[in-house]
Amino acid sequence: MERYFQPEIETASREQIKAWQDERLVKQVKHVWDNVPYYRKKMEEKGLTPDDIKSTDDLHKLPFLSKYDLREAYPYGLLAEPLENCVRIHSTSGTTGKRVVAFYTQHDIDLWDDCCARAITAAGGTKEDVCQVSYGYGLFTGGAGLNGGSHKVGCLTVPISSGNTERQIMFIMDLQATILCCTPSYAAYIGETMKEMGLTPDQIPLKAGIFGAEAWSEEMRHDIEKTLGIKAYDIYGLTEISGPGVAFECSAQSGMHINEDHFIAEIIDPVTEEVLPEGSEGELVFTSITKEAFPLLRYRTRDICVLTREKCPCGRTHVKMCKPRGRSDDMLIIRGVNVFPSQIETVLINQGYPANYQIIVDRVNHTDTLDVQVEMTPEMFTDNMGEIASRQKKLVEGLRSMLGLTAKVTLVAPKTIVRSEGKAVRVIDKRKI
Ligand code: DLL
Repeated sequence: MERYFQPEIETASREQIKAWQDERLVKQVKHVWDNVPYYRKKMEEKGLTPDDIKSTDDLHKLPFLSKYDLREAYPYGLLAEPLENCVRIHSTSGTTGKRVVAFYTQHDIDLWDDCCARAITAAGGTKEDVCQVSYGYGLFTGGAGLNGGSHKVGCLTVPISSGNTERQIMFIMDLQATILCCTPSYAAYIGETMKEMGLTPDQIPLKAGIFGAEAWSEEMRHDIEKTLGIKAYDIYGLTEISGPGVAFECSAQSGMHINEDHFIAEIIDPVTEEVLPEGSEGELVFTSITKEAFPLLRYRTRDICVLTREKCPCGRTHVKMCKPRGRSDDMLIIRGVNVFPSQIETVLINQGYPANYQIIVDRVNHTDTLDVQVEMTPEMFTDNMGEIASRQKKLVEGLRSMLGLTAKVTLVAPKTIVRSEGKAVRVIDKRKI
């Protein structure tokens, strides 16, 4: 039997959902107009006032927001509540040290926790469960979001954060954890390690996993399900719109229901910005209609996907999104961490290397690897292995502090990296997802 966390909302009629969206959008536009001069200016530039937005049918009139706006308005420019009403921030890693900072009131956190609780319940979670949250805690939204949802459901929450795989496994076994929340690549790594330890799926107490924050394939889902003996559910979200739980998978495991009582989703053509009809592939755009502190209207996610309103056997009525099929920009997601090639370039250049480098991303045993090949200048070139090793070490450290990730760095001789006559190919992404 399908379980819901908020059945009256999750299975509401389409008319009811539209009525909530209409009412909340009108209220939200007014809230933003009154409190966010940055957005008010954008509306004025389009000749709009709140009176022009009477329902979701008028949504298309509103201007878009993009990551560019978030950077320009950093840190407080899009805040819609006095700071004293805010209780927390979260943040994503940014390209040039400027991060996206999202703000939350207590009410915002409460609603976000509800969204994550819906996801955990859809994965079969109840208060009887032990939920191990192995997403990173801190500025990243993964840990805090699933932690809040797990509390709401009433699970015994294990806030272990990511890393220290042996300890992860010890807690899963000793506390008899039944639900695991982490990135799919980390789940695969945990599974791999358990297998090497001789644990068979029937010895592992887990029954479900809630995996997201990065792209993962159906093949990867099957592998993880087989190794851990669980059902693996996808979960989607982004810091700007709250964090995990913007959309989540149900027992049908065929796309993620978007929490439409909180977020209005649109699909647009990323080039013309035209709104596309249901079923078309395009860029996903969200409007948050219940957020108080950081309400983004028509935010361009750069994630490419398809929406469908086909009836779902789980009984939920909210629109479903497919797994994002890629991004409309150059951002890489490596082990759940956002990485821009320009960040890597900055580290290299700061340490005196020319901009001749190649980034090779692969997935080995379901874990992302990041190899950076860096050309030395003729002046640096040497056959002194000790000197090369120490240079490589310094680059690894620089990259770790910029990205929060460990990369493998290889210094190569001058002129080894192929020059391009057109756009340089900096990134070779060998992952098949
Ligand atoms: O990744 C929030 C999150 C945490 C989602 C935990 C799910 C679980 P950001 O770090 O801001 O937030 O990155 C957001 O990650 O625009 C997508 O490109 C990508 N992404 C998130 N979930 C998925 C998913 C969190 N299930 C960016 N499948 C988004 C594919 C995903 N990509």
